Order: sequence, then structure tokens, then C-alpha cells
Amino acid sequence: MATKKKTDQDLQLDKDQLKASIVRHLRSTLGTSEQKASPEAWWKATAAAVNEQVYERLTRTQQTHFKKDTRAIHYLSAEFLMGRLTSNNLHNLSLYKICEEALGELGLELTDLCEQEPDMALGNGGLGRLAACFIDSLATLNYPAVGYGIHYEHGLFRQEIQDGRQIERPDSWREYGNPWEICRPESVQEIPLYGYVETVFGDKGGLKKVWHAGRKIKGVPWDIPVVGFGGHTVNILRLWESRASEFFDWDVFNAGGYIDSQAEKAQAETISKVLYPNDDTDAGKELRLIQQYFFCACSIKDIMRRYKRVHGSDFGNFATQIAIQLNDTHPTVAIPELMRVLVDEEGMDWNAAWDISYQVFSYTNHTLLPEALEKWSVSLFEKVLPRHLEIIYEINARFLNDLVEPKWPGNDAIKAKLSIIEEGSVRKVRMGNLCVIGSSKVNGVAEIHSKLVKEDLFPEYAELWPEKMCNVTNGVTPRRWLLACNPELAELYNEVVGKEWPLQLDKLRSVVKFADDKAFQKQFMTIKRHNKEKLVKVIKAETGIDISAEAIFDVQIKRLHEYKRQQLNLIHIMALYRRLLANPDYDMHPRVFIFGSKAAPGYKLAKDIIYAINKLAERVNNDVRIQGKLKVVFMPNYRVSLAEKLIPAADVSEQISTAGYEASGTGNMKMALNGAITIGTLDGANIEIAEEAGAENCAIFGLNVDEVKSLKGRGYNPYDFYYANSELKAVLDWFDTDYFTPGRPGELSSIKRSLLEGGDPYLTLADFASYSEAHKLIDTWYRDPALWAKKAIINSATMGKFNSDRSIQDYVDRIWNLKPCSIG
Ligand code: CR6
Repeated sequence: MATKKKTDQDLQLDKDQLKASIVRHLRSTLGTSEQKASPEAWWKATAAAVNEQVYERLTRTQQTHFKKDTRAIHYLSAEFLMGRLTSNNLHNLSLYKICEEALGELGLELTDLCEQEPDMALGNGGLGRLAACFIDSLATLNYPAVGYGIHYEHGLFRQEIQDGRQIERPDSWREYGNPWEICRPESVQEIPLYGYVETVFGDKGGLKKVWHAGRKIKGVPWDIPVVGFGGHTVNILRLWESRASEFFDWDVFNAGGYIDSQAEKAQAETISKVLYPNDDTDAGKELRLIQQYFFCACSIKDIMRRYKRVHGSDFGNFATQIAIQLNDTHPTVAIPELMRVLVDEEGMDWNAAWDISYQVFSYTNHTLLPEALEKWSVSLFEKVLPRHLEIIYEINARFLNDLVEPKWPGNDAIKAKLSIIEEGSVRKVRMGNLCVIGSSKVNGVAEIHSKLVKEDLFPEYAELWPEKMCNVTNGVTPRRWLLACNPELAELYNEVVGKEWPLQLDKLRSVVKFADDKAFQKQFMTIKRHNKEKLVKVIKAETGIDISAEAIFDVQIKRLHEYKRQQLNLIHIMALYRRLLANPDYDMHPRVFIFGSKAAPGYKLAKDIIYAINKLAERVNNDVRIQGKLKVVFMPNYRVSLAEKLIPAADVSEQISTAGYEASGTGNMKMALNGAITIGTLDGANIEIAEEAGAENCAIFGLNVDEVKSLKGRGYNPYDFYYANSELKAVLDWFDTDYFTPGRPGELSSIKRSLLEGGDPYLTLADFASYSEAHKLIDTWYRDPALWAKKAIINSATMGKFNSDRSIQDYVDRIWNLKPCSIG
């Protein structure tokens, strides 16, 4: 008898069923009882109950994709900054309210249980969080997709602040097990490394390359189900963990080499041990190159295995079935790896293999910062991946001879510039060039950034392949960044525009007509007030600092980087403090400046800026003379779950990078969506945010991209601004005193030095006056509650464009050419 197929409806649980399932899992999966269960056990039991739903839908998705033999996108990224999954999965399965009630009957708060979950912090910042939003959108839009990455044992370090300074502690997100991941031993891969290349006679005649690896590493896949909103499609994020190829090397063991065999095991496991905590580059580090190759090679093997299961060794359909997106240059080595597999292992001829590879790969560029464009020394490459280096040479030779020479005959300068190999005292492999040459599409992440990629970073490539370069503006998932993190505002929007907005964020635009409506303004601002009151408690609990929800909450949350200019915010707060000291009646609405930021452990100046913010905070927060008009809060250990508390409470969103340096930004989108007003430069996606919300609803300041270029071209001298602005001079001179570090003058001087002797490469001083004026505007606006409410509402209501579903649809239309696949 055929069993009836379950529909989504059949799968849906009611409160009593979910409650029974949680209790059952508490007993049979967690091995405890209602009486003695810890909150952690309750959380895991809840996750196990939810997983019953997830797995059913995952299996259905996989069976459907297999049966229909769908084309799929494979998103290769060294980082996936997932954060917590419990509330997200519940929302996406329409189980959140039901679960809240079920747990309520058991005397438990769902929000408390969610706090038990450690963040999955397998990324540094925007790039990793973007990847997480993208896989959410892919599943939501029912696109067949697999995310591939690294199963780091330790994610981004946990930040502690001791006497104002950042201390890095290991992050152990899965120390006590993670209920959302499934180990798949049946899909283990083996990866070669090191060794040498031999040229032999092939079976069909001709020469053939054989790579004799010096070592083999095992890649163990861990799958995280990715539940789309509505729960129809459940895709997977597959993360590779490295292990020694054999648990024991028995020969060594028998010879008495037990320790050696264990050392080898430890080495192999080092590969996926820890995420590199830099958000620019770690090029040069052998382990980092091995990490990159390890996850790319495992992923290519996995893609091949699944392709061959259906198509055997006929690669005629490979490019129609497979699309691979390279998230930045980190997975570039996937290009020569696919070539190696096709040519060396599958015996394909070079041109046929290149034709496939070229169609399959596309590359997203996320930065113009030269230090972030990866380069590996040729000698390191030769040692770790000898065959890949040969393949890269071949790709390069053909590119230079077949494309560059005909276009620019005899022009060695252009050849040197476009070559994958950088000549010099240390020869290097330029991964950015390899990406552009080996991909059919290259995109930037916001309009202005894509324009600069085309015109400044890769102009000659754009001339060679004008149709290759395109833009896909970043986006964020409104499920996590509004529905889940701001439940009261979500509920208001449900009432006003209906419940479709989490899928069609453009629907919020109809709220603009209420922007002047007094009753709506009141509702909107009451919600903001509630969110601020909640944050007041979190800040008190985390830092001991008392703040008032009456004040303007002015928030800068992002990695610490000179180009992001936390130092500009810092010197402006110092200027405000001076104004208040000089005149206690200085007219300003109380303001709390809130920071959240991690610095790369080796980035000295970034760490000094954190220290300065904390020292300023200590002084300002305890100074009774300023009557609580100014407070400064540095929230330690900024991460996704903290962002979810800060963003709904923000009044002002600080997006103050030097124009031309922030490729897009995504925190800017999240804060505006939650009703914050942006104070920002015309950089990255700020430009598009101001277009959507209307420039009059943002406080735009500072030099634009052209003005930055022209000032730098003329020769920028920060001393001109220092001597011309007495307030700025006084603030900078303050860094040399012991005002903020009593008894220890000079502890903050490095910041002043970087802004003067250091040449102020990010034009902080040039933008100071205009930034200060923009802040005065913010203050004036806020003191007119109706005006502020109107601007806040318009900001929130006009962010529809920044739904990551729209970004994904752009990728589909401009790059991937995928079809949605309905499940069931
Ligand atoms: N640091 C950009 O700097 C962008 C994200 C995602 C970044 C940031 O402006 O929003 O990528 N770049 O596209 C890199 O990580 C290289 C980032 O997060």
C-alpha cells in the first residue's frame, strides 16, 4: 500500500503536540526530567523537538531536488556568521508563538531558553553575516542551494575588556554539543597536500600529470539545515572539519612512535581549529592557505560526487547543473582545483575543462582595500599545492597570450599588471586576478563599490570583458533583522500592512503615508522606547553603567578599523564633553554613545582606540558636572546576538567611513529598517539608503568619493585642519595629557599621532567639522518629536530594497540563472 505523502499542513504541530514532544525529548534525548532539567537541557530538548520538523522537511527537499535534478548554486565562503538558530528556525517554521505558549505551560520563557544558545560565530563581520543572510533567502525563495564552509572548532574570539583593554579569549561554541548540526560520516572526503608532481605517459598516449601528495587529510562534513521562511525548502550548510586521515599510523605506532602518530593527528586537526580573526587579510600564513584549499577541495569533491551520481562521467551537463559563487578571494583555489580534477583525474582536454570551469564560477568582490586582496608567495604555493601552481601558470600563460597580447600588443606594463603572477623580489600569486580571469561574472556589493571595482580596481579587465562586471547590492534578511529581533514593531506592521512583509519588504512602503499621523507616530515611538528600556537593562547588567532611555541612543557597531572611523566618533564625543565642561548649560539633548566592536588581535591602533573609548567612558560617565547629558558605553563582545538587542533600540546609526572605503555595509540597512536615522558619509550602501529614504531623512556629511580622491591628489595635510580648528586642536592635544588616564599621560597619544604625523590616511580631520554639524542637526531634529518620528518611520518603511531576497533574486537574474523548485 502506498503511504500518503505528508504535506506542509500535515507536518504543522499544535501547541500540545509540541509540548509533548519537548517533554519526550527532555527525557529520552537529554536523559533528564522536568524536575531537575537545567535551562540548557530545556533548550536542547526544544531544539530536538523542532528538529523533528526540520529533518522531515530537509529529507523532502533533498528528495525533490534529486528527483528533479535541479540546477543548484554552491556558495563557497570561508565564513558563515550564523549567530543563534533557535528563534530563527521557530519563526521560519511558523512555530514561534506556539512554542512560546507550549513552554509557558511548562513554566518556562522561550526568550530565556534562547539565551542558552551560544552564537555560531564562524565569521568576522559583514562578509560572514551576508553569507548567512543569503542562505536564509535562498531557502526562503525555494532555490536549490548548498553553502560550503569550514567547521571551525573555535569561531571569532570572545572579547573581554580588562581595565579598558581588549583581551581575546577562545570561543567554544560547541563545547557541550550543538543541536543544529548533523555529522555525515558517509560523505567524508580525503584531501591531498604537499608532495610533488610527476609527468607520466597517459593511457591514451600523451603526457599526464600525477600529483604525489605528501600528506592526506580527512574532511568530515557537518550539515546545518537552513530552514526557509514558511518551512518549504530546507537546504544545507555543509561545514568541513579536518581530521587525520588515519586515526593511528599503525606502522609508526608499532615502531614505538605513538607520540609521533598523535602529533600528526593533532596537526591535521589544526586545519579547522580556529577562524583567522582578521577581516582584511592573513595572506602569507601557510595554515590559512591550507584552510582555504581544504574546504574548497572537499566541496569540489562533494559537488562532483553528487553530479556523477546522476550523470556519471559525462560532463556535458556540468555547467548547466552547477553554479559556484566565490565569496571574496578566500575560495579562489577552487578554480585550479576544478581544473585539476577535470584534466588530471577525469582526463578531459584543457580547453573543454576551461570552458566548463569558466561558466561555473563567479566571484564577489567585497573590498577595494589593497591589503585585503590576497596574494600568496609562489614558493609557499609550490610547497603546499605544487600541481595547482602549474595549473595557475598555464591559465596565466593562455590569458596573456590569447587575450592580453592581441588587445595591447607588446605592452609589457599592462601584462605585468594583469598577470596572475606578481614579479618582484618575492614572486606572488594574485588571487583577485585569478578570480576575475577564471569567472564568468564579477560583482561588487553596492552601486558605488561596483563602479569603483570596474573603474579603479580592474579597469583593463572591464575593457576586455565589459559584460563580466556587474553589481548586486547587499541585503539583510528581514526575518532575523525585524521579525525576530523587534517583535513589537513586527506586530505593528502585521496590523498595518498585513503579514506578507517578511517576504515582500516593499510592502512597508505603504506605511510612509502614516509618517505624519500622530497616533501612528506614538505607536512607533512607544515601541522604540520599549526596545530602549530593554537595552538599558542589558547595558546595566553587562557593564554596570546607568543610562536613561530618555537620551538619544547613538550606536556604532562594526569591526574596529581606521577606515570605519570610530576615531572620528571618539573625537567628536570629546569635543561635546569639552563644550559641556566649558558651559554646563550647553544646549543638547542627552545622548548615549554606544559602541560594539572587536579589533583584530594584531591591530595595535584599533586596540588603542578601544582603550581610548573605554577610558573616555569612565571619565565622562562619572563626571557629575555634565548632569548626565553625555554617556559613553562600550559593550564587550559584540556579536550577532548582541546586535539583535542593540539594533531595535538605536535612534542614530553611525555609518561614517571615509568615502570609497566601505564596500557596502549591512549594519546600516539593519538599523534604518528598525527606525534609526543614519548619520553617514556618501559611501557604500549609505548612498542607496539615502536614495530610498530621501536625503532629507538622513544626516549626510563629509567628503564624497570624488572629493576624497581630489584632496588626496592635491596632497592632504592633516595639520591644516588641526591648526585651523581650535576645538579640534584642543581635543587632539587632550590625547597627550593624563586627563583620561590619571597618572599615565601619553597612553592615548598613538591616536593623535596617527591623525597628524601618521598623515591621517582616512581623512578624519578633514571630515570633523562637517560631522560635528551633522550631529547638531540630529540634535535639532530629535528635539522636535513629531519631526523625528516622521523621519524614523520613513527610514524603516523605505528599506524594502535591502531585503536579502532582493539581492538573491538579482544574483539569480544577473549571474546564476536558477529556477525555484517547489517542494512536495
Ligand atoms: N568587511 C565590506 O567591508 C561589506 C561586507 C559584505 C566587507 C563591507 O562593506 O558590507 O564585506 N568586506 O559585502 C570584506 O569582508 C572583505 C566586510 O565585511
